[in-house]
Amino acid sequence: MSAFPDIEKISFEGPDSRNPLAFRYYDENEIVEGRSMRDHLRFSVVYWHTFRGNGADPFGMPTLNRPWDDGSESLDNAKKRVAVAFEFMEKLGVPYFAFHDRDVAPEGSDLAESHANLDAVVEVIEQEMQRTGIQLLWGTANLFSNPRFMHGAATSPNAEVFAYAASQVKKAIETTQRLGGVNYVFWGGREGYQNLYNTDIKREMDNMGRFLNMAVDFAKQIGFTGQFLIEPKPKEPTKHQYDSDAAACINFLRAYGLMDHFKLNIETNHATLAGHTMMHELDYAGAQGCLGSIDANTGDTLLGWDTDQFATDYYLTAQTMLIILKYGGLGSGGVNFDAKVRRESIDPVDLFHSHIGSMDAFARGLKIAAAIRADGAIEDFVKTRYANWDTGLGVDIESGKHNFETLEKMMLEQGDAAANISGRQEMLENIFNRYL
Ligand code: XLS
Ligand code: NI
Ligand code: NI
Repeated sequence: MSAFPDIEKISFEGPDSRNPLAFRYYDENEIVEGRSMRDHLRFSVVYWHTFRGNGADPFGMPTLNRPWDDGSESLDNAKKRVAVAFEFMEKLGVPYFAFHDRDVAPEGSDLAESHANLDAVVEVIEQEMQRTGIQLLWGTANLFSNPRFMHGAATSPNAEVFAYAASQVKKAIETTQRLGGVNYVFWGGREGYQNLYNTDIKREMDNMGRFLNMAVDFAKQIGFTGQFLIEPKPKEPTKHQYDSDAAACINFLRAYGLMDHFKLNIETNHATLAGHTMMHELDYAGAQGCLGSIDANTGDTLLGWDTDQFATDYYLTAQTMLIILKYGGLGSGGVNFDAKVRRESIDPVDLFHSHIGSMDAFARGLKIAAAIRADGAIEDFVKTRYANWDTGLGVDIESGKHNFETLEKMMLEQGDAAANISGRQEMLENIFNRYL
């Protein structure tokens, strides 16, 4: 039985289409910079918001109409949901999806039962993946909903919670491997603190480093070849999350010897909460060789929280794609819609409108970014801006031929540095706008 009987497979109709259930920019076969849009964008639907979100918020009860879901935590309901999820993703035409262990299967009365529930639902997922060809972008473990994780998981003061979390992640990595997942994500759900009077930061960070090293060892042991990703977020649910932004994560990875095994999954709304732009987070990660994947969403500038809205702003998507192209693409990563429909958007069809709109916005952003790169004016400007590092003194400094004494000697003889040139910010912003 179909959950979306009135909706056909969404097709590309071009920019002039007035059909709200068609793509205007996302033509999966269109070639941009020598690669299809499908391969550039590698769109992914998330199980948690899209199939487990019910519209509840801290002030009110569920609102969303989901006729296929009886609202129970039964295995039967969980299995039925899988069929709906794959019908949705097939009609939308996305190549990937992502999930937490507890999104797809109910938690049991003990760990063994939780493992068994997961296995039972994963069997259905496996069949649906085979039927549709849809692949797993990443798996992850929910180490934050259950009360046992109230003080954190790998950073819990309770060693048995650390052990439980390790067992859950072990199973989630095995499950991701079973489904051929190309990445595995660690978002530090409650890895942080609410209050420093009760917190031993050093111990918690060391334990988190130990936990992730155990994950690396386990992946090696079972031959899991997917890319490990850390997802930065500065706050929510804790007041301070240890993985607060790209720079903090990279420092953590270096400190605990994990740089060769991890990249970052950068989420737009998390960048905003950290007081950065998405462009900043992507460029910072890329510059350190850590750009892995993105969680595509957006916040609301008037609401200071992780509202996880679907991104439709061309500036945002164009800037995002510009940086992704700059670093040669997302590799095994993708554009993962960690986004949810508003609680007032109650119909199943709203799931289509939200994803279609954001897929189009990213397709358009990709084309804008490619046009800006083809123009070359911004890139050329940056080259020229640093040109004096490519000759004479710049080369000598960069190749280690100078020290403070030699530099002082030179400046004492010369008296002052050469004059600066304009940064031309406004001109560059105007060039960007030419392609919007
Ligand atoms: C929460 C995170 C979460 C991760 C997966 O804010 O974005 O959804 O992506 O655990
Ligand atoms: Ni996310
Ligand atoms: Ni988030």
